[in-house]
Amino acid sequence: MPSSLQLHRAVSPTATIGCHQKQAQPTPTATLTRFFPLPCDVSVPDTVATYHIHTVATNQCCSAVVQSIDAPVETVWSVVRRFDNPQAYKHFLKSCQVIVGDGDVGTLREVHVISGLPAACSTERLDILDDERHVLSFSVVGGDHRLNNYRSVTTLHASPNGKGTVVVESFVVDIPPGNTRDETCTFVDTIVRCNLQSLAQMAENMARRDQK
Ligand code: A8S
Repeated sequence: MPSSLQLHRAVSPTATIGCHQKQAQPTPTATLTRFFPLPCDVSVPDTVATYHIHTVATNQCCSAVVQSIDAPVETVWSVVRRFDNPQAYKHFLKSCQVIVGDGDVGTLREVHVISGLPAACSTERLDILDDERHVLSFSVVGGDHRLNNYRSVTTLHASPNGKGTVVVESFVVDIPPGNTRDETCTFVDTIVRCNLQSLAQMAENMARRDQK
C-alpha cells in the first residue's frame, strides 16, 4: 500500500475533502487567504477550530483529515506528543533522530522514509506542543522530498459520548511544480489518513490493555 503512493499521479478522491475546501480554495486573485479546511459535517469545539485556520498562498493547498478513536484523549495524546518517536504510528517512516532539542518547542528531528515514496528524508521543527489543550504542530524545514513549506496541526478532543477521541489534523503545503492542487491534497491526505488510522489502532490496543 505505501509504495503505490506517488505525488505525480492522482489517487482516488476521498470523503475527507469537505465542501469548505472545494468552495474556498485560494483563487489567483488573492495572494493570501485565511482558510478553514474542515468538512462541513464535522463540528469541533471553538478552542480546537481556531488552530485549524490557516493562511494559504495561491501556490499552496490546505486540507484536513478527521479520525475518531475508541480510546481516551490522554491515551491518544501519550502517542501523539512524542515528537521524538513519530515512527511508532507513522508507518511511512523508517527512522527518526532528534538533531536539536529535547522534545520541547524548537526541537528538530530528521525522519527517513521507507522506499517507494518520492522522498528520502525530512527535517521537521516542533512549533506547538500544548499538553493541556492537546495540540501539536510541526513544520518541515528541509530534507529531500517534494513537500516544501509543509506545516501541520494536530488537535485532540473528547468525542461527543465522552469516551473516545476525535483527532483533527490539518495541513498547508506548497503545490510542487508539475502537480495540481488536487493531486497534492490527495497525496498528503492519503499519508495523513494512513497515519491516523494506525494511530487509532495503536491507541485502541493500549486502551484495551489498560482496561484489563
Ligand atoms: C506527517 C505527514 C506527512 C509526511 C510526509 C505528509 C513525508 O514524511 C512522507 C513522504 C513525502 O513525500 C514527504 O505527519 C515527507 O509525517 C512520508 C518526507 C515529508
